[in-house]
Order: sequence, then C-alpha cells, then structure tokens
Amino acid sequence: MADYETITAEQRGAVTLITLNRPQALNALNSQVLEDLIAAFTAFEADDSQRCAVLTGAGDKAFAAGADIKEMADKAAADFFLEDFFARWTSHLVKATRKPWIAAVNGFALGGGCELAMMADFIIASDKARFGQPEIKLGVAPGMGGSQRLTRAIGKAKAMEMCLTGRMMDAEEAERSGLVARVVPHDSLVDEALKTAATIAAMPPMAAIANKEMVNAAFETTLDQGLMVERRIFQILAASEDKAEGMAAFIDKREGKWKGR
Ligand code: CO8
Repeated sequence: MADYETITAEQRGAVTLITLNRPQALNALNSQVLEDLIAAFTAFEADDSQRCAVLTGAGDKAFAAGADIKEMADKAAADFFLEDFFARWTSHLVKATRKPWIAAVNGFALGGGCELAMMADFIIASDKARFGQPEIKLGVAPGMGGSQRLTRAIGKAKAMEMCLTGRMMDAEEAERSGLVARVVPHDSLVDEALKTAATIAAMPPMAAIANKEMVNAAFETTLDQGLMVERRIFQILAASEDKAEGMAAFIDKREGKWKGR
C-alpha cells in the first residue's frame, strides 16, 4: 500500500487497518493527517478487495488528542473559512466512504479526536479510552461535528455538560451512554476490532452498504421518510444476485458465496 507521512495503512485480508501515527503529539490531527486519511480512505473505498476498515491510534495513550493546537494557534478566521479544514473530514471520511469502518479508540479521543471517532460507523473502545470535547478551554468550540454527533449519540444533558465543562468520559460511561458499541480490554482492542471488521467484511457487500445507509438515514430524516428509505433499499436489495444466493444458501444449509451484485 502507499506510504504515508502521518498514518500507516495495511491490508489484513479484506480489512484495511489505518493507524494514526504521530504518537509523540498524541496523534493530534494536523493538515497532513487529513490529507493522508483522505488518500487512505479513498484507496480503501476504491479497492474491491477491501470490505471494511478499522481506524486506530499508534502508541498506548491516545487515539487522537484533538486537532493540532500548535498548527491552529496562528490561524486566522479567514484561514479556517477558506481552507474549510473541518468540512473536508466529513465530506471524505463520512459522505464519500460508503463501505463500513470502525473506530478502535485506544486512549484519549478529545476534541477533533472524539469527533473523528464519531465519524466512524461505530466505536469499539479500549477500557483505557477517554472521550471529551475540551475545546471550550481553548476559547473555541467543537468544529468537526462534536456539538451535533455527540448530542445525537448521548443526548442533550451529557453532551451539553461535556461541551461546557470539557470533562472527559471514561469508556464505561461512554458505553452506558450509547457513544460506543463495546468496551474491550486495552491489549485486545485492535484484535477485537479487526475480528468485528472481518465479520462485516464477510457479509454480502451491497447489503453492508445498504444497512449502513439505512441506519444513517435515521439521523437525517423524519421517521416516515426514514421508513421509506428503508423499504426502498430493501426492495432494491431484493433484486440483487446476493439476495438470491443468501436465501438459497440458507435453505441448502451452506455458506453463501457473494458476488457483490
Ligand atoms: N495538539 C498538538 N499537540 C498536542 C495535542 C494537540 N491537541 N495534544 C497533545 N499534544 C502534544 C503535547 O503538546 C505534548 O507535546 P510536547 O511533548 O512536544 O510538549 C505531547 O503531545 C504529549 O502531551 P502532554 O505532555 O500534554 O501529555 P499528558 O499526558 O500530560 O496530557 C492530555 C494528555 C490531557 C490529552 C493533554 O495533552 C491535552 O490536554 N491535550 C489537548 C487536548 C485538547 O484540548 N484537544 C482539543 C483540541 S481542539 C480541537 O480538537 C477542536 C477542533 C475544532 C475547533 C478549532 C477551532 C480553532
């Protein structure tokens, strides 16, 4: 795979493992990280052999301790506006990435780090993970979705408290609050995330994308519209070769062989 400056990316079977790799800066997210992640996610999306991705952080301490404060410190409002740094994360990692991906949060996920984790389809957390939106302490506020995605994930009371106080939430509270799908022992985090990703990667690929689109529709629509999205996608899947294969395989008591169509 391509060489990157601030991340690593490797293929493990049908799963792409992407690792933020600036441990000396607690994997803080600078412009180069964004460029590298865009390239890695674009390659993942374009490669038919890859069905699911895992994003984690190098080192024992952090997934990502936020946007790079040293890089942001000298930026003017016009720089933020013109570069549109924050919007590009969502447009490439969320909107343009139709295949599923998991954030494996191995430590601090603060500010932009928490926001990046929340861009994943779901989060698996190590028991050492800590989540927070401490931007208020820097005189700013979340800029990459924290005020919106965190509030949708855990509700107004906790999201408001976290944004206004900057306090961190540990992994147990994050699971209880609905921010993470599962908490696993720190040392087995990447293995557990890769195992879960491999399970997803073995599913019929169109159905995986369809399931992701349906669940995401719940955050963008009214209930009626969301139910319509669900029915229409279901009806489209019913015309797929993998639907015929999946049902035949069940009846024949054998594993399905997916064509991805
Ligand atoms: N940016 C740049 N460098 C960082 C960052 C960061 N976000 N976080 C840590 N580092 C660096 C430290 O400067 C330090 O580098 P050095 O050794 O050269 O001094 C190294 O990483 C290790 O960090 P610490 O020594 O601080 O490690 P500790 O274990 O003592 O503390 C903490 C760990 C608690 C995670 C602490 O590092 C910390 O509080 N980090 C900042 C967390 C934070 O505020 N994140 C939010 C950033 S802002 C953001 O993400 C918002 C985006 C949208 C709004 C922006 C609008 C302008």
